[in-house]
Amino acid sequence: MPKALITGITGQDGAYLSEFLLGKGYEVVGLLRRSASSDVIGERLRWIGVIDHVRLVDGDLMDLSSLIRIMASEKPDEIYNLAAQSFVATSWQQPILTGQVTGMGAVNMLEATRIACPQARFYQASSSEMFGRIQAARQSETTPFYPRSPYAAAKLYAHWMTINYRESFGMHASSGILFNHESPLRGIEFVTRRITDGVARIKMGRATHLRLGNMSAQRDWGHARDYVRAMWLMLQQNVADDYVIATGETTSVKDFCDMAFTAAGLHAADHVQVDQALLRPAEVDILHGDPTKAMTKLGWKPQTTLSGMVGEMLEADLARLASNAAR
Ligand code: NDP
Ligand code: GDR
Repeated sequence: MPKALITGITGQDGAYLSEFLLGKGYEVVGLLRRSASSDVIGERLRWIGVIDHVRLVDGDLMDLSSLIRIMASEKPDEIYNLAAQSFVATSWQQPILTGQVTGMGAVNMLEATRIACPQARFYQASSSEMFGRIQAARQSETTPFYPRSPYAAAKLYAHWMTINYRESFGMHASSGILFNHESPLRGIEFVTRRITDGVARIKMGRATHLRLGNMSAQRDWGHARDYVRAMWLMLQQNVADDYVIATGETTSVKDFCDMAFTAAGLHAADHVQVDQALLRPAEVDILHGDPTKAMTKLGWKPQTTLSGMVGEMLEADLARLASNAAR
């Protein structure tokens, strides 16, 4: 039975990747950082139904010795480094922590792998945010980067270090340059979930308005379930490489919002307020991915439509609210 180690297992992608790998017959081990709220920390793993099928081990991306110890004792075949301070807006408030966890944390993982299990295949969660102020209308693996936030700069460092370890030490280390991907398990602070949760609250009479920031930003939004499959496919290749994972469609926040309100039988114009406090110091105006390489070399293709995903997220938020389980 192959063994996978996932950092960031308690996050959105960690839950979907666990479900996917368990379905493939993997033993799944997850890195869990210590928390005083351990009763709620596995909420996503519980929601998706895998909490009793994964094994959680104590460690932190900031603590190299814990990572080396885990690598040495677990000897995983595949390592998925998903852990990060992943919220772009917070990265201006906590640039140093973001650099440490999102940037240096990845290097800690690469080092622990090199020291304790160098044969393992390594996946780094890179990001379309690295394209930032875009240098080409459609972004592919060859598009130059222009990071626009402390988060993006930290991810770019981790991205180049992954390539560096591949080229310097011959490690099977791949980077997935993933564009935004969402799901009912998306953190409530990200715009898509903020919208579907807000729409559900308005629909159920618990709120009247939804405050949002920049409505004209455009993103290439896919479903997390499709994107974790791409991560796995990358590690099944004989040669490690970097891949853009995207749908190839771009949509504005305003249009996403309209879709969600319409799906609930409501009108966005009656409920949405723009809040200047939610604008960012520097914005990534538009992202539009070109996933040709992943489609050709990995045989990967997204299976979920945007409207299907909006409907799924809205249904899940309505159900959460109905059961009073909403945060
Ligand atoms: P989440 O924010 O949902 O999850 C982040 C995970 O990282 C959580 O499990 C969190 O643990 C963990 N973590 C944070 N700090 C540490 C630390 N010091 N030590 C150990 N674990 C830590 O992110 P997503 O699932 O959405 O994304 C997964 C990865 O992919 C991230 O690296 C993100 O930056 C990247 N990415 C995401 C995209 C997206 O659209 N979702 C697109 C491109 C890249 P805890 O639960 O304890 O907080
Ligand atoms: P992003 O996702 O920054 O692209 O990073 P987010 O959903 O936070 O923002 C997307 C766009 O929506 C605009 N926006 C708002 N954003 C939030 N969060 N809240 C609002 O109320 C709001 N109103 C408008 C933002 O300004 C932005 O333009 C995500 C994360 O998952 C990263 O970890 C990942 O690397 C990238 O996607 C790809």
